[in-house]
Parts: sequence; structure tokens; C-alpha cells
Amino acid sequence: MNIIQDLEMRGLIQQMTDEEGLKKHLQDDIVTLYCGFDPTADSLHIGHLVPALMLKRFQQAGHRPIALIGGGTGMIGDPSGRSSERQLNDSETVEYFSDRIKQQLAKILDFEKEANGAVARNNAEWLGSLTLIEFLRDTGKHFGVNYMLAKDSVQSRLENGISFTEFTYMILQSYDFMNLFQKENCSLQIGGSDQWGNITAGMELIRRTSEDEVKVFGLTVPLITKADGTKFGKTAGGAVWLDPEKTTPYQFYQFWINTDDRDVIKFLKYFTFLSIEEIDQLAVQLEEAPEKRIPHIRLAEELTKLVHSEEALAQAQRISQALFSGEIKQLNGAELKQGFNDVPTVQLAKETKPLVDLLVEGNISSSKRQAREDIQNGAIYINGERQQDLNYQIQEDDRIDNQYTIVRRGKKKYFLLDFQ
Ligand code: 629
Repeated sequence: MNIIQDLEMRGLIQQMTDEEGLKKHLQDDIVTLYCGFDPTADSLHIGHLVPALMLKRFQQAGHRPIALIGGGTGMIGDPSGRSSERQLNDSETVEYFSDRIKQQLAKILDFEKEANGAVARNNAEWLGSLTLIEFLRDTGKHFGVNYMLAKDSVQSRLENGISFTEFTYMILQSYDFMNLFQKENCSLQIGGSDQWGNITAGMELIRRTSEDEVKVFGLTVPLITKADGTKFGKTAGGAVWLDPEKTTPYQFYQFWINTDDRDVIKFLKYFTFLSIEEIDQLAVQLEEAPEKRIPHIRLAEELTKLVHSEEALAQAQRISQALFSGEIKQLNGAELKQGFNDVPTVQLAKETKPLVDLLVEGNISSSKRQAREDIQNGAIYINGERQQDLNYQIQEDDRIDNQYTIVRRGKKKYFLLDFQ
């Protein structure tokens, strides 16, 4: 099976320029391809995963991927897929973001591989030294304003407004493709479907600036949709980040576990390297025993391993297991902190004190009277164990790793007490 067939079976291709030509090119040559990532935050999120994994798929098929960090374009802001003008970040921030994103991409792609090792480039290298006069004369001349106005990214902004800055973005991205084509023999650009306009603009620029007939290609991956119609990749807590400090491996693992049954097979095709045959088997298991959630577990395992590590996966599983069974005492401090990092947290001094007082100080019960009632009703659990003794004193034994106590009130209201 060739790579395009595999991608097609996975539903990973939205659009392609010259399908036959591209197939032949991929069969005959080691193709250098690229995808760009603008440093607009200090981390990538799961919306970036499909194109990043796509680079990896091409690498596994023997081609040579370039991960392009938009240190230059990130100073300008891509209007594609956005309904309003971006806030600009200063250059130190963009540089810092660039570094972080490069490190994340290095975890996904193989930069060491002998024959077709992945390469990272930063377009600040060439865009940063362009002069305005040179840019307008040599590159701007190839872009008709009508052509630019016809692009979706511009059309969709005409009402809300678009600055000249963002309007020129497509020329910068086009310049990148031309530059990578000339210097690195890069002949394919990939991206999400929002990038189609920028990718085809780059192909156009390459054609206009080349003497011979050249073969360059574009390929986009589909936007990820969910069966329930809500936006993919967003949770109540915001985006799902690849940075373990922003979204813990446990939260990351849980995000995938919670995939809708109607989406899980599609996501296995998009986000994992499991073969189509194996995914088909998982689809049968979903059909036969949906309550076991076997495909969901597999999806969460594969991705947590890929983005984080085997150890992070093992820890996420331990946390999930302990929280599910209520056996919180099995966890160590670090695991507790990870598992409960989105519950209300109160910092308290390390001292023995009556549980009644603690419930009030921790904002768990609204008053002492309420606290007593809660304890008597059996609504209070300390590290997973019910505590109904009105005179109970919270003490050292209740602090896991001498720092944390988990209090549960009622069925599922959790609090983390952090003793300093
Ligand atoms: C210079 C910059 C280039 C080529 C591309 C770029 C970045 C591009 C962009 N991409 C999105 C991003 O940076 O804005 N102009 O967040 C994002 N991309 C991955 C996928 C995407 C896209 O990094 O292409 O569609 C998300 O799935 O939105 O020379």
C-alpha cells in the first residue's frame, strides 16, 4: 500500500493538488515536504497533532519532513480561519514560544534518522532579513490584489476588517515555500484545510519564479469534527495542550478516554499508527461490547505514550484506577496533584486540628453547623475513607507524602488540601 492510499483509508486527505502527479512523485523520489507551525502560544495543542503526525507518517514512508517554525510569520499573524485581527506578541515572546514548540515537535519527529532525518527550520532566518523594498519588488509583484482578495482567508474578513499586515501574510508563507523549494528541494507543503489558500498561493509563486516547469504539490488534512457538533479539542478547562504542565498526562489520557463512541474509530485512524486492520478489529469490539470501551482505552494509551511517555501513561492509568475505585491512598503526592489539579485547592498550615474546623477553613462546608451535619450524614471522606466521628482530628497520618489530603463531600465534590 502506498502512503496516499493509507492516508485516504484513514480519511486524512481533504484536498490534494494533482493527485496522480503527487502519487508518482512519492513513488519515484524521496520527497522533502513541510508543514508550518506559528508560535502563537507556549505550547502546541491537539489541533496541531494531525498535521504533525502526518509529517511523521511521511517520514515513516521514507520521505523527509521539515517542521517549519514560524518565528517570522508568527510576528505577523495568519488571518486564515480567524474572524478577527490577532493581538501581536513582541519578539522575545515569539522567540520563547518558538523554542518550546520546536522541542515539542522534536518529540514527535525523528531528527536523528539516518537517511531521511527530520529537519527543523525557522522562517525568521530568511524573513527576518528581507528588506521592504526587495520584498515588494521581487515577491509582491507576483501577487495580484484580485487574486489575494479572492482567498477565503481574506473574503471572510472583509466585513470585520483586515489589516494590511495580516493581508500580506499569504505572501510570506508563499515566500517560505519558494525558499524551501529552492534551498531544500522541498516540493510538497501540507497543512490543515484552513491552509489551502496559503499553500496554493505558494505554489503559484514558485511557478512564476521558476524558469522550467516545476512540480510542487499541496495536500491538506480535514478539519476534525465531532458527532455531537461541539468543537474538537476544547474542554471545560480550555484547550488540550501537549505541554504536561498545561494539560497533565492524566487529563490528556482522560480526554481521549472520554471520546464519543461515534468518533472513536475515526480518531484512531487520524491520531494513531495502528493499522487499518487493527482499527477494524477494534470497531468490531466496540460493536460487540461498547461498555468495555476498548477502542477508547487504546486511543488514550497510544496518544499518551506518543505525546508524553510510557511512564506518564502508566501514571495516568494508576491515577485513573485509584480515582475510579476510590482508593486514593494508593497514590503518591505527585500523582494526587496531577489527578486533582482541577479541583478547588486550599493551602493550610501543618497542624493537628478538628475536622469540623478544617471543613470550614477549606471552604468545604459553609459553617461549623453545616460541617457537623455533613460529617454525621456520612458525606465526608478523607482520602477516600468515610469519616463520621464528629470529634475527629486531622493529623499527620492523613497527609499523603506529608503534604496532601483529599476531602470528598457527597458523591463527587472533591477538594485538595495542600499543607505547607
Ligand atoms: C509559515 C507558517 C509557513 C507555513 C505555515 C505557517 C503556519 C500557518 C498556520 N498554521 C496553524 C498554526 O500555526 O497558521 N500559517 O497554528 C496550524 N498549523 C497546523 C495545521 C493547521 C493550522 O500549525 O496546518 O491547519 C491546524 O491543524 O491552523 O511557511
